[in-house]
Amino acid sequence: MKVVVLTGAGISAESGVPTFRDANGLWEGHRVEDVATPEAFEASPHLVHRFYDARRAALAAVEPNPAHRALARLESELGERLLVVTQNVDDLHERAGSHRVLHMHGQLRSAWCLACDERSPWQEDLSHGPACPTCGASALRPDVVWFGEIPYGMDLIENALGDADVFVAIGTSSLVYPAAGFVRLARMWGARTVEINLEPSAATSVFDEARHGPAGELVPAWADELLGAVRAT
Ligand code: BV8
Repeated sequence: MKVVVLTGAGISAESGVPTFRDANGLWEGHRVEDVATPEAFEASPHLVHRFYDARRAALAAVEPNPAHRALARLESELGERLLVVTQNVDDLHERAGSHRVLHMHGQLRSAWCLACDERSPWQEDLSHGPACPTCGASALRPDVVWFGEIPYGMDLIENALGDADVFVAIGTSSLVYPAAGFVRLARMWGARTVEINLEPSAATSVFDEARHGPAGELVPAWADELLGAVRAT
């Protein structure tokens, strides 16, 4: 039984990380889609750094919730048969104990040097133009995938979707591509598809099954059921 889990902002909502739909998708009055772009970084790097510095700093005040921990438990049983693909740039999956996590949209706690192309673990602000730990240049940008940029790990993700017996999407509105298209690929390649979300999403009708409610309650129950099925085979 091979399982691919796609997570979105909704899995971290109960930990206190605002979703993109919260605040009507606005940050300080800016549409997120307008701040999270290479064009915005070109035009006003300080504004964009402030956006990511604020979210990076906020990570210190949040903890994983039962949904993150249930996926870590699942990994401890399924091992290589489970892959978590997350759209989230927070590190709550890893802090819950998950190792097989692919951040397709990057991570807040990583900085990318535009001078030497190296990526470095990063905890602090970037707006003051700190030096790259590798080359010393002051050319660091947040290591996140902005709108119009190619997501990370697409080949690995498509291979995993091709092998999956089960595909589950947790806490995503299914509005941002290519992630929102994964359910169709998984179905096309024969996987059973399940949506776990607080409310119906833009792709609910595409899934074989939809469970609507808080991830903190539904994901542990779903994980226990899946482990029961795995142990029975
Ligand atoms: C690309 C990182 C080419 C930065 C992000 C096709 C059609 C239309 C448009 C496009 C298309 N293809 C490409 C586009 C353009 C664009 C796009 O999709 N635009 C949208 C706005 C229409 N896509 C791109 O630009 C992508 N790049 O396409 O390159 C390419 C493609 C394929 C292969 C090669 C090349 C790059 C997109 C990545 C942008 N970066 N994040 C940052 O974080 O600042 S996207 C960002 O927004 C997140 O990572 C995430 O992906 C998205 C937000 O969505 P969700 O995570 O789902 O969050 P949301 O708030 O929307 O929903 C939360 C859900 O949780 C809700 O449904 C809610 O009900 C639920 N919920 C709330 N609480 C709970 C809960 N559920 C359970 N329990 C709870 N307690």
